[in-house]
Amino acid sequence: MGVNNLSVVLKKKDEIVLENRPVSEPGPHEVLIGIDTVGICGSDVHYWKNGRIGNFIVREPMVLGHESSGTVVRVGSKVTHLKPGDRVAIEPGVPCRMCEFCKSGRYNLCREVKFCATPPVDGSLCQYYTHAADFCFKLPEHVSLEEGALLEPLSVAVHACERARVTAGKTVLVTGAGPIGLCNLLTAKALGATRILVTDISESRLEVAKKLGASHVVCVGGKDAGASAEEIRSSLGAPPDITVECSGAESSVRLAILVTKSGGTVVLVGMGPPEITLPIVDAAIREVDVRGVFRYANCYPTALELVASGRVDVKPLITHRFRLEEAVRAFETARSGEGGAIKVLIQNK
Ligand code: NAD
Ligand code: 572
Ligand code: ZN
Repeated sequence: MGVNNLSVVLKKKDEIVLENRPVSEPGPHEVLIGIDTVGICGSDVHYWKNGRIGNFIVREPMVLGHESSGTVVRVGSKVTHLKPGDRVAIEPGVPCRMCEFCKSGRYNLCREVKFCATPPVDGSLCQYYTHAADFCFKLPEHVSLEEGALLEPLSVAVHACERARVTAGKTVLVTGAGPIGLCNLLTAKALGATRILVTDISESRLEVAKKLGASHVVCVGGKDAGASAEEIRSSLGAPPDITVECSGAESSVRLAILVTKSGGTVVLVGMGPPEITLPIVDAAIREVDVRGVFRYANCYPTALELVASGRVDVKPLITHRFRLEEAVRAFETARSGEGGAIKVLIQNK
């Protein structure tokens, strides 16, 4: 198909350009997808502004984007479950399929995973993208391609709520009301959590959390952990059974441990500084389980079911839409949060 594939390329820190790249032919087990919608994730913005996240360093130009959906254009010779014209959500991380983690179903822990827009792997913010067919999920007619792109952050939340064992009747604290915290709010609610308190340091983000169904919100800006914990307990009338930490802020991780009920669970979704000081003895003596969360495994089908069934509505997270040619403006919007930006989409039109 030649070099006819406009792509959003991070050349190096601070430099995003639009570049025509070749269209790659699908291998036997792959599909070629005409990309429709790509959500901008905080990690795309972080690579753009910092050139790295931890040990993942942008050393070569890299196509951005990992929250994508599109329409199948061509299928490899061995693909049977998809056909040209099918609309799909793309799960962006393809693992090795061989290691003990892959074989046991925890493929998110695979050391050899190729994850879109995690250096050195190119992402899917382009016009045509080739991907493993079994990591593409056909969307029912009534699920839009925008919703398909949002299945990526929703899958992070599905995995987090599974790790936290959120079930009917639980009281849940979600710390941080960015796209990930809000997806966790929606998922916890769909799983039957009855009381969900959301914290943030931004009043406007807490307004969104309220609109999306948080039963309580607490603005923690400028408060110490003791004061925030007391406000959370008195709002809920009891400590939360479960805390889903979605900010990465050290003070918030500390608060998560301190405020969670004895015998409860804290899951760490937010990624902040690699080393922080925590009240770990408090966690130990009150048997508060602290569990990690790394992306997701086998969560796309659940995320899709939640959306298709109407139990989760991700559409209110979408605040901005841009065309591929306006990618730099889209990234500026996502970075600054101007206009109350939550989820900024880039679309091929
Ligand atoms: P975001 O930056 O949009 O949201 C973070 C929110 O936390 C913001 O609204 C911010 O105001 C709020 N915040 C800051 N300090 C706070 C505090 N002390 N208490 C409460 N809230 C506070 O980011 P996002 O896209 O929603 O992602 C959230 C986090 O999840 C990021 O750290 C991201 O790297 C991480 N993440 C982790 C995984 C994983 O696999 N573990 C996957 C996706 C995202
Ligand atoms: O949607 C996947 C995703 N994962 C994020 C952040 C945003 N989006 N994570 C936080 C950063 N880590 S990482 O291990 N890394 C850069 C590979 O530090 C991955 C998970
Ligand atoms: Zn992401």
